[in-house]
Amino acid sequence: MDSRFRGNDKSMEEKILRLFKRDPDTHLSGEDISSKLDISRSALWKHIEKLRNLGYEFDAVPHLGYRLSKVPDKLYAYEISHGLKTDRFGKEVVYYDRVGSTNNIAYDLAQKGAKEGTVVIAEAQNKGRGRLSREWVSPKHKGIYMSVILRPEIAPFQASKITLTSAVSVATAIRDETGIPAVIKWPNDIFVDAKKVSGILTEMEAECDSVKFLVLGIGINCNTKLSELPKGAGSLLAAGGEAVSRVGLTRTILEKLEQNYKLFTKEGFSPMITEWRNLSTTLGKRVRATCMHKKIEGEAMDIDSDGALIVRLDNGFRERILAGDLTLLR
Ligand code: BT5
Repeated sequence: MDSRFRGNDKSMEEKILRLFKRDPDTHLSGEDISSKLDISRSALWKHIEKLRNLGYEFDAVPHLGYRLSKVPDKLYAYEISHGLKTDRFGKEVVYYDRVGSTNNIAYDLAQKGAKEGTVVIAEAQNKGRGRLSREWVSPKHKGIYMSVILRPEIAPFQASKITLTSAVSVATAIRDETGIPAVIKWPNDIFVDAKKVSGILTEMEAECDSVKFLVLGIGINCNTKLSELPKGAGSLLAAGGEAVSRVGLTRTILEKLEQNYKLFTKEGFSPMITEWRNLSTTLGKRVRATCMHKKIEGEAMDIDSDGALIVRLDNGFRERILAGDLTLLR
């Protein structure tokens, strides 16, 4: 873990960055910064050196001072948390250069009592996971691999509603941040141009009738080349033709997610169903669904108040699927 950057504005590096970001076009003199932060000039240089090692660049103009000229393309906790328009989500961010799976780390933190809204984020994963232990390919510095800890007061069977709420949040955030028309394939995939650019993995610890916590794992292919991804996968770079700000998108996702989660907690699932329908690429299509060992084929009609997909079979009967894999046929 990069403990220098917890995202809570506590370290001296974070205080220095805050000063530079407050006046992005102004040069600040070493003297000014030292006196504002009440540290010596030599201590200040040590912190600036630390920031340079993290990839921040400063240009220096004699008699004028220093200006922050480049922020690195890293998902540092400070970059995500600072000025984020949320109450809780992303206020505590734990950043890693490389992990096995962010979901595993978030799960451990949640078991130790981490607060709702805590985020674990990494530049790369060695053992990124999809559902049913499938692999999630996570190339370094290209995507967003993050897990958010939630503590909803719901029964375990309602967890799929949170997955759908998250899919709405991710698709909307991609649209707002990049203009790319992302759509949702039931239950947990975000597609662009018929290719999967994002997947969501919801895991939880629960008792019979209540969820203790839930870990929402979100993987997004942002600036990933198609050659680095499995067949059928897409990326925002490939779809939009230009690099995406991973920090910007992460922040927008956390803001949308908190808004929608609050709405869900207050008003229930129905406002989300409407949004989900508007963003769906599934409804009205012929689909093949695999649920456990059962396979069915038919037309995807709707989702119900539990987030289950309603499929009309060729014999006219309707089947309700709460979880499973879906292939869009036409
Ligand atoms: C998912 O599973 O789509 C959920 C993916 C969740 C990943 C996040 S990253 C942060 C957090 N930490 C983790 O360890 N996981 C979460 P599923 O619906 O089972 O889809 C998995 C399938 O998608 C694989 O079997 C591949 O076919 C395909 N796939 C693998 N990597 C991909 C990628 N980067 N982009 C698109 N498709 C991929």
